[in-house]
Amino acid sequence: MRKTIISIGIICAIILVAIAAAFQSGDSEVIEEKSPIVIEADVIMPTKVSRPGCEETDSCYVPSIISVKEDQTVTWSNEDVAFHSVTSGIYGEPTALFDSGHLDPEQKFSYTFDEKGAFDYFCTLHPWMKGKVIVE
Ligand SMILES: [Cu+2]
Repeated sequence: MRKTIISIGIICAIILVAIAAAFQSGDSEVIEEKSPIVIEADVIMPTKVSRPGCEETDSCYVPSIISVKEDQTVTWSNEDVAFHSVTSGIYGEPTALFDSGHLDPEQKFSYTFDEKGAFDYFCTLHPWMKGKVIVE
């Protein structure tokens, strides 16, 4: 009789340990949270490009040259603390293709390229800031 009670006790203990293990493994599962929608920028205007110097390392727009496919949208993000623009053409000779106007810090600008070619762009406020989009 005593042996039977001890046996039942051991079996119960094993079951409890198994249940505890099952609960623990459940707790350790990674709960997937829905992340907010983030528009990723293709080209970044980094900090300090409002002063000359970035043109020496081709880093006024990063990357300064980007290749995309026809009908692809390019998004620029102003990550500087100063205003900048993304204006098609070259300084002093803008073209009518696109112009972001003055972009506030943290502001983004997007343009969809629907024809093939190489498109220069620049910043109307900082003549040394130059970039190019190649549409293939
Ligand atoms: Cu600028």
